[in-house]
Amino acid sequence: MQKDKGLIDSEWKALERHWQSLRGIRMRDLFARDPQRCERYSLSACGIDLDYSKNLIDEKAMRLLIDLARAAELSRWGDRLVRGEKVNTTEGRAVLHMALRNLGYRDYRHEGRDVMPAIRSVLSRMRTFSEDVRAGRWLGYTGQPIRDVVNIGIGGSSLGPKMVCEALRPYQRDDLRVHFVSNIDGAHLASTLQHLDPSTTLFVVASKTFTTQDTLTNAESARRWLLERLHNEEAVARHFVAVSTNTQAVRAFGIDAHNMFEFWDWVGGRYSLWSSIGLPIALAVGMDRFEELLAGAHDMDEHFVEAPPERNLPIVLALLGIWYLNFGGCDSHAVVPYYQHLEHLPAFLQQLDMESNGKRVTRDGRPVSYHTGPVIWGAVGTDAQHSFFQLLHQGTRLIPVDFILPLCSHYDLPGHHEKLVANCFAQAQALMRGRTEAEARAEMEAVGLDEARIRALLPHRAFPGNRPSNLLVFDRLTPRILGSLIALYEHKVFVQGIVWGVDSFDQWGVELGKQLAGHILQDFEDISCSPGVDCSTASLVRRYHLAECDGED
Ligand code: G6Q
Repeated sequence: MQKDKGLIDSEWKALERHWQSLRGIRMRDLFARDPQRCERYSLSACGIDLDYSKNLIDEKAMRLLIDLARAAELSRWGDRLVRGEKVNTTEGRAVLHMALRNLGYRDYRHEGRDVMPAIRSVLSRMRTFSEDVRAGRWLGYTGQPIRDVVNIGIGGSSLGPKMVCEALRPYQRDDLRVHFVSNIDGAHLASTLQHLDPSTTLFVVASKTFTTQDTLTNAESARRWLLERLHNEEAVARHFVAVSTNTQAVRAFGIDAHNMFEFWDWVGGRYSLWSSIGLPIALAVGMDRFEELLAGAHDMDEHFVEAPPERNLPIVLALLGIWYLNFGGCDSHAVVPYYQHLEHLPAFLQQLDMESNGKRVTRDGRPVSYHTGPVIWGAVGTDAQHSFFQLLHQGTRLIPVDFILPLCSHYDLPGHHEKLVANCFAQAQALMRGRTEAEARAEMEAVGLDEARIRALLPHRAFPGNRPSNLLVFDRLTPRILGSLIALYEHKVFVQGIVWGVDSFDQWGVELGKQLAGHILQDFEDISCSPGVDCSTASLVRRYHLAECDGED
């Protein structure tokens, strides 16, 4: 029954009709009519509370959405995932990131083999190494302890650990700083190394394939920087470790296999922070806390696998996203964490979601006739309130928002946190309520504006509200809660991919970019481009050759 669209027509059509039938509803009225609405549309799991009452939904909408998920055979696909089947069909790979945080000892197998012994062995090596570095037992070439760790990696080999390290900043020590260099733009590496001392710096070269141009270029420059200062090849072994699935390429780069932390091709890049790609996290906050992060993700895995769809956080979030994207015509989705240390979360989720579900054909290669992955974007509150929130409140597009808020702060500056929380709640409320003409008029009358001015201003100052949002709250952003939060979004993306019938685990678009950059680089050798190159690219290559880069600023 997985048809043409990858979806079941009757469920789809019922949802289209239902969206139309709800077009006139106003959330204000729904709240006024139903004092239980918040309770009815709230869920809790793994220490995270989701209030999704401020959405353009009723019970029928949720029921129809769940029917859609069932019709897309969500539970069968979930089983296939857990059983280690090759659900990444275009790459012929299993998708077993849940095994990496499998503290409950579920049975995870790859091609019939238990994957847990290898996972535990790498975790144990990560523990030994990170404890040695943190305790000052791992010494640099000149005999000094490590003070700065530089992770060199990009995409999935950077965004996850970078986001987590920043999110867990309150758990970090001042005497061991972790930096992330991803961009091939020399500005990134040069400005990072500018203030570092090679004798106390450790580089973690993180690349699943160990072939990524950006990472290898940065790693080679980092090695040159080190050797120009420490003057001995032997220093490399004390200052470089690698995280990869490609032992041969790591060796060819000059990093000893003893200094390599392995992971496996059944871990997708954007799902890899739970593997040895998380080494910078272990270095930053310690292995115990890294394992708490894994435990939190495992909590959410268990919830996802066990809870019925209507009580299942990832499924409910996924279905709400589908509701707005496919039936409400909303093509973007904003993520606004009210926590400064979650500043990299929107970028992480952007990759997770847009790389996973930015697909135009179904698993069996047929073009889809509906939209898939939304544009994910966002920034931290309260900053975001003073930039793009105007468009959320009064722009012409309907953009659902996820607000993410810790209720307790790690910092005790008087007055700050309660104002942060009040702002977050107020924004969600304002998006939902808007301001009626009567309210706007009353405000203007109260400050003594005359009737002509009131009439002129009314269309600007009154606005309909009815803009949806989810509120995700928890007590404090601990490693465990963060693990659950990330896994929540991973499963949300999985559920949406299943409903849309796409392969959420490949990324051929990314691969094409990698390939073409290599070709263009070859064209730089010669002013006349390879035959068949379009005239725009050829002209840009010529312009590049003519650029005057040697002059003064
Ligand atoms: C993630 C993608 C992509 C990848 C980077 C880095 O799912 O595949 O973002 O992580 O291109 O690749 P390497 O880790 O192989 O260097």
